[in-house]
Amino acid sequence: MTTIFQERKQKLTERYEALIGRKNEKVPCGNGIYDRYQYPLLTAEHAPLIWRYDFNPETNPYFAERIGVNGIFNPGAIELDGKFYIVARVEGNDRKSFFAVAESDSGVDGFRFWDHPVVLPETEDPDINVYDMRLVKHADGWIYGLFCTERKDPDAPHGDLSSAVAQCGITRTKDLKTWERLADLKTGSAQQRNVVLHPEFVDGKYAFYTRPQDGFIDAGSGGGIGWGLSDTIENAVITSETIMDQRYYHTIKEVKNGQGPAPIKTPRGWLHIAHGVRNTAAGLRYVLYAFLSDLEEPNKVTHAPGGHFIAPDGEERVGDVSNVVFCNGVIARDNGDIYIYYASSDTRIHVATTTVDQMLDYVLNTPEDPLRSYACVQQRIALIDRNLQLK
Ligand code: M1P
Repeated sequence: MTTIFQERKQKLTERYEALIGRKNEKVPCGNGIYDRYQYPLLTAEHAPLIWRYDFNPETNPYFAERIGVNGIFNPGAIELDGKFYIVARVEGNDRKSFFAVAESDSGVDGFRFWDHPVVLPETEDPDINVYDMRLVKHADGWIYGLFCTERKDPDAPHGDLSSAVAQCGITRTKDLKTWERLADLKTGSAQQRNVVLHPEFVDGKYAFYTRPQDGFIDAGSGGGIGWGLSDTIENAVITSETIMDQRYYHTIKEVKNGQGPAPIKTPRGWLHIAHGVRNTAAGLRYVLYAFLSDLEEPNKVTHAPGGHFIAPDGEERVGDVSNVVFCNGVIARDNGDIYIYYASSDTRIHVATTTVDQMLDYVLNTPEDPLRSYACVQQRIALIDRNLQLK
């Protein structure tokens, strides 16, 4: 006689394997800049069953879920020996996030998690929550993972159990299996999130994109994406932080912005993907934008297309934190293909594919935000008039 345990285990295993094996298709007729795909790459349902269920019929007769997974999002990404790896933010039902590696041969489907999540060593001041790892193959030979480490605000008034302090944690690895923890980045800012290591040395130093902010949520006087250098990575300290990509009134990045993954080196400059946040009556709206910076001076923005590059679309609009797309992982292959790994609404992971040529075409030929409605109309009329001549 089949037990409930056997029946459920078999059904759930079959369903899981079907999900992992599902082929992903390009959504037809993209915008010429990138292609979206039909299915998310990773969702809470992609968490292996051995992470969630107790496989012992003696202790789990109903094959019930024991330690649930709430969401899988905001992934770092890297290509190693021709394989695609995602280091995902996995959030348990208990709200704590951790990192886990999933691998795929195609980069657009078939992502399967390794059996064990990443064991990230703690510092003397243990992290309460860790998330949003940016993976960088650095010129020094290490693969670095910079992530947000969050701890309770020691100065929070009695009874305030929400105030937190965010800072940049640093870890490094050679194989994504063994991770060495370094000291957290030190800067003059009360809080830091979205810190990213530049892949090359600049003036012989480690270079960081930062996001100084006054409060845990609010950027406050933190004016945008920052930039700073450190002599060492083992005890990284930024003494001078300057803003390289500032926020602007009534734009997609009026409230805050943050560097996405490490920028991609192209013949025309460093290609950046970042997120911008604006306010709405329904809460904050997160979109992605792109810009180019100078090859010699990566903190000097040379081309800044106006508006968003990827915005939440369809089912991407809804999730635990709705109206959000967020990107901290990209893979640029030697053949010029680019895989942009982004998450929607703090819930699931998607991919968009493009090429270096398409992205350069986008950043070099898309006009800047003229910042006023009248000027936007002039900009559009100029396009229309040029097109009318060509019709
Ligand atoms: O909830 C949306 C995002 O909010 C934060 O990003 P930022 O610091 O730019 O506001 C992060 O917590 C991020 O993980 C999250 O996706």
